Amino acid sequence: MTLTPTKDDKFSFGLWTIGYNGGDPFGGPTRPALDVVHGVEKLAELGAYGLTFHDDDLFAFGSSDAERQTQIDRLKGALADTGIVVPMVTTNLFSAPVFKDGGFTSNDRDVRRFAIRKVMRNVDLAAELGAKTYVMWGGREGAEYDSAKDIQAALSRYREAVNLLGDYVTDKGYDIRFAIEPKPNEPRGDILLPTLGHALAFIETLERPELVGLNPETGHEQMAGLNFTAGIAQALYHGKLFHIDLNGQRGIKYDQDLVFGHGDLHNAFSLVDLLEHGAPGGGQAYTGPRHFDYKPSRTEDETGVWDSAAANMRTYLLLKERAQAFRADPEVQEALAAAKVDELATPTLNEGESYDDLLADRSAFEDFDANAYFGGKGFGFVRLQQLATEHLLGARG
Ligand code: ASC
Ligand code: MN
Ligand code: MN
Ligand code: MN
Repeated sequence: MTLTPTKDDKFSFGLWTIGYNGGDPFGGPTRPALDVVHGVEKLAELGAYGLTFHDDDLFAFGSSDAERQTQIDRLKGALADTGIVVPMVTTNLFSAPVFKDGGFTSNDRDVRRFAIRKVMRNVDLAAELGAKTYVMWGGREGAEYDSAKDIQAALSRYREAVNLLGDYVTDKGYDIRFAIEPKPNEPRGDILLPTLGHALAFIETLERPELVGLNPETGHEQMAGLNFTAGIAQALYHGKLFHIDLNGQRGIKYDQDLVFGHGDLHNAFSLVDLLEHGAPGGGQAYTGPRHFDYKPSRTEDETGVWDSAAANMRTYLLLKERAQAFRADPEVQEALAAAKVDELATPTLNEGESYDDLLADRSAFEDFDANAYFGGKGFGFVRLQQLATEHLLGARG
């Protein structure tokens, strides 16, 4: 298998990722601004297939209509020249001072109306560029102080905004679905819809739940101490993995946005295995863009930016190759069988069996010797994990 990315791998990058200039809360930029045309050309050169952006990444907040259109036209020219596509677009409802208490859920009603209009305008642009997914990361939708935010009212306003946007794309006939991106905190002390589980529950309260899914980010779930692969599996189970933000994070701390794999590498391995192969029990795989939402560290110069962009894709492909070797290894297959991983896909009751039948089955309870059955016998999960580790380290085939 080749480790050179091609458009078939569907790797995409946020304009804000390669364009990150190194500014952080403690220091200013360490790199000059990136021009969008140069960014698209470099991504094409490196083998990516897609570019994503927030409105304000492409044209600064407050741009005149003419300035905005100039940037859109420059982007379109670069897309036409390179074949790069725009699979996803999103809105910046977090940088401008007006959004300091949120967009859809600001306590200030005028801000909420402005936020929805800002999204509608950019949804039109997304549709024009052929994007199929519209991400909603509500970074400022939250609070620092419990008495400052009526959380139930805020969720009602969130729902109102998403319902309205669902009506809008439906009435316009746009082929666009929304993907909510959860994050537990930062920049707010606490953010609404902090994990993918919270977001899944919220989606079911919407008027058009079928139009709304998830855009989970590796580091965001890991900031909450959660297992990203397990969360992605649940998102797939609900048919809600509309998009994904891949990156690296080392533990429960600030949002590091490291290169994919430069965090919990074991979890990155199991994630790529899941995305590429689906679950052993026949659960779905993921066919959408492999989107990187990382930040080239502020220690790097422009060469480091492109090296880090390439590193995301190469690490993904290396993990894909390792996951294929893991699945093909006869000893792994034997260990999976011994661990009964496949047996979990067998329904617990026989077809047509009722609880009366189960009650009548003496072998299930009265004659089941629970102590003898499991007295000395283990599942061998550790052996299986060690086999995964050895494949990950390149120590086996
Ligand atoms: C997004 C997204 C994030 C944030 C962040 C902005 O749209 O997916 O995680 O914005 O990258 O800095
Ligand atoms: Mn992040
Ligand atoms: Mn993200
Ligand atoms: Mn982010």
